[in-house]
Amino acid sequence: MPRISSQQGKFRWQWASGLHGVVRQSCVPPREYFYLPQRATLKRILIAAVLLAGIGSAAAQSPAVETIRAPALAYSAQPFVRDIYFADPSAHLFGGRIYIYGSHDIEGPLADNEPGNRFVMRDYRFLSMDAIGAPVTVHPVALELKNVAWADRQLWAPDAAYKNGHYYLYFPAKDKTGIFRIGVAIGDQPAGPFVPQAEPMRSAYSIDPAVFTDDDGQSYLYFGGIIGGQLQRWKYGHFDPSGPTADSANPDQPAVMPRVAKLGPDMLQLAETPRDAVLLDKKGEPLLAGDHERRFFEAAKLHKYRGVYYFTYSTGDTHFINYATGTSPYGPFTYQGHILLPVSSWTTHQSVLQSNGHWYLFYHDSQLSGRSTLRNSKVSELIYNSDGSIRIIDPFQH
Ligand code: FUB
Repeated sequence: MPRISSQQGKFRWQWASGLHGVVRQSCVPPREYFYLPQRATLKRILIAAVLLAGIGSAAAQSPAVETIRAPALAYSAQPFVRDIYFADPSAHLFGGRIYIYGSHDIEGPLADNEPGNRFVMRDYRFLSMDAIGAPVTVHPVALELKNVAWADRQLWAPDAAYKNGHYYLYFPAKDKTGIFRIGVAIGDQPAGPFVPQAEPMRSAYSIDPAVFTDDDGQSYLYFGGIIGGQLQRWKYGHFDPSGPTADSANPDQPAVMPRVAKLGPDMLQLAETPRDAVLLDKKGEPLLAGDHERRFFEAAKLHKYRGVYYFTYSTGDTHFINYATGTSPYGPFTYQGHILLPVSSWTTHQSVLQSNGHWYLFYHDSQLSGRSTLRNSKVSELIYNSDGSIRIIDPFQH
């Protein structure tokens, strides 16, 4: 029997004879939005394969179908609600109540004909609660795809902001030509209903819009997601239909970076041309496209802790939530580490909120459905160390 250890997205196996090897989790699911078995399951699969073959072979472990096996370990947190599927949680405090904006997952096709096509959401419904642990309200439909004149399909991860007596909902959707755009809808109540603008925002694009409002009242929009989110096709500020479908052909080049721009005073358009929110390593060099455990994939979010800007994001195909810190909302942000280890879902997506003196990480997995396109959201406490670093959250109890 080999001894198997796992750490930071890698499995190391070693026979008593000394024969050993390392398998990266990122070797296992080669396609976007295929399910990656959670680590304990992967470990069991690896043990079985090594026992059969006598040597390790990462290729043999790749799951052929999108099925989530029963986890060997208990979940660290439980879903907020069980009567709808709700993903990509972005939590805000409005009027002293916690509102969670997210994607309303529904059944879609089982196979992708292009990356991410199985995520077919058609409306938004949001959650709210007085405090963490209090009863959760599932609000009625806040916005429907059929009422967004410019949008054709796929209402993906949204976010919201409050200004001048109105609530603003920012959401991505594919337009009639199949290009992801970002729209804005306005409401008088935090959970909607929201009335969409007739056109998408002029110079925001791709997916996963997220708003951060700084202490001086200035709001910033962060956005972008590679592969299915198409960000790699916006290299020169316009959509390149013949651009790459993968993030970069050259793993030694700087990775595609998320975008940031100030929002205008009406909150409906950007006040400036979006710029890269650059992610650097600790030597001050941009993270590289081939650095899949650290580079940006999607779910750009910003929050502030003790005067420092914390940029959090998903690494997509390696399934981490990471964070990087900086001294400006524009960045650059220096990579610091993981916040959340891989969950039982291909996608992983987060937000950070302070409530009643505690900090929390909101995230999703596929605990209830066993399908990567039918996700549920949950929360775990987020702990800062005295030096401002964040303790890694494990979605499973060990
Ligand atoms: O929910 C659809 C997409 O999956 C989101 O926009 C991404 O962040 C990922 O969670």
